[in-house]
Amino acid sequence: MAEKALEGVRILDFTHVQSGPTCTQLLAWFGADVIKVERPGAGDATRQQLQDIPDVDSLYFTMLNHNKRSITIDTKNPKGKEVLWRLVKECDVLVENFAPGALARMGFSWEKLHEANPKLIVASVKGFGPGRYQDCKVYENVAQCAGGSASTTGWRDDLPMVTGAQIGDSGTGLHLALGIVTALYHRTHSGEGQRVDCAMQDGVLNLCRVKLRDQQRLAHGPLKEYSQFGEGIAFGDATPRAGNDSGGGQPGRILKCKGWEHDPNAYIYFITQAAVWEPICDIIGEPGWKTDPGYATPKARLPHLNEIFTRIEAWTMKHDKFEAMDILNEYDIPCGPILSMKEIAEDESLRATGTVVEVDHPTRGKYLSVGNPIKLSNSKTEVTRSPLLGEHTAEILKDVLGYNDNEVAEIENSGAVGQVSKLAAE
Ligand code: CAO
Repeated sequence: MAEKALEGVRILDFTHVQSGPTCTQLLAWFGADVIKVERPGAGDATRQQLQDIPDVDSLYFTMLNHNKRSITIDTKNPKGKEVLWRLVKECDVLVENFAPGALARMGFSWEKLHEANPKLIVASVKGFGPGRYQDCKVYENVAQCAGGSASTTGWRDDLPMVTGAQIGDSGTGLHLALGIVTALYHRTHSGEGQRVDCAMQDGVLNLCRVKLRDQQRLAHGPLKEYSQFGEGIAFGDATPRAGNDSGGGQPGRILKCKGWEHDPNAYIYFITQAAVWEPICDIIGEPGWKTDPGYATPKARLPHLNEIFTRIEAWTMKHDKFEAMDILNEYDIPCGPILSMKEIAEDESLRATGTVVEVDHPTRGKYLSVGNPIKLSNSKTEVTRSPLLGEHTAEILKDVLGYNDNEVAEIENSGAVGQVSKLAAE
């Protein structure tokens, strides 16, 4: 196996919950040595959140912390601080997503870190960038609401809606990971570390770019691809919620398939791409729409989208979603089945590519996880289980920092690293 892409990069991982851990997990998958620092006795709060098995690290934690090592250090204990400063000097990147100001309150301000190790890259996730909310603590849905996602998701006449995709946390983790590798690349010729800051609001807004596009288009008339236009409902002064309308130039909707009455996922996403309009007309039994001036061009179709999709749905309802896929794919009609998590978990292709992986864990047993969705041909990802709390404390003290057995015992007795878990010590 070739060397991993980030082999030799050492990350001091001060992250917790979801946004930061997704970032450092990606770096670990690419081969970085990720040393996760956790509070003695407690660790990352997610270890104990949403637990499905008593006293076993939750899936929330295990699925976000693969391929990392865990060291417990009390960052407020003087000996703990001494160990941390040694680690700061040994690492290439420090990643954190504490509440605003917490890292500096611990004594690790950017200025001090930069002075101690000028090559260190310091990467942070916060809820907001500088401005009126800069001091706020933020979780996923707050970022979705403040980043423009909630106001543009859901149905026009209903509440703003959050989405199941964790665009605030995992989305920002992805942005941060790109910032870190960019800074690492820059360091190869500048020789200097720098700060990488990602605000969750900004990350969500970046993913809602098309909605800010529509906001500006509104000044020049109604958004004709929105169902609202076909329904004759006037637009207000802000991008509206658009249900399941496609956000692009090719109109699309979610349509019922056979079995929808009892299966909540018997639906297909159907896109009326202009290039395949003629086969669509033939398949749904409306060959006249190929030449009828009211339907023949994309522009002419815009006021009739509801009628068109109702007609297409009359066809999709005669087929289950997989049958419909088979028929439509023969004509290159872009469509997709609504897959349940159960179907995804059982999908053989996703297993074959390592996007869905089975992992073994000493206290939990086997569980499924999402592997690395980014595939590098010369740096294949092998997903290994998340660490137990403090599992690698002694190993890191000795191998990374060069402490001898007596010094490790002294650090342990000082209370700086807490008790290592019984299983971890075995
Ligand atoms: N040893 C000793 N103390 C430690 C420690 C350790 N190893 N690790 C953390 N702490 C302390 C911190 O120093 C902080 O103490 P002070 O408040 O006295 O400075 C304290 O633990 C709590 O840290 P926190 O404020 O970050 O944690 P919280 O649970 O109160 O808030 C969160 C969690 C996520 C809301 C907040 O960290 C945050 O806003 N982060 C930035 C945005 C973010 O990433 N949100 C996404 C989270 S996933 O949905």
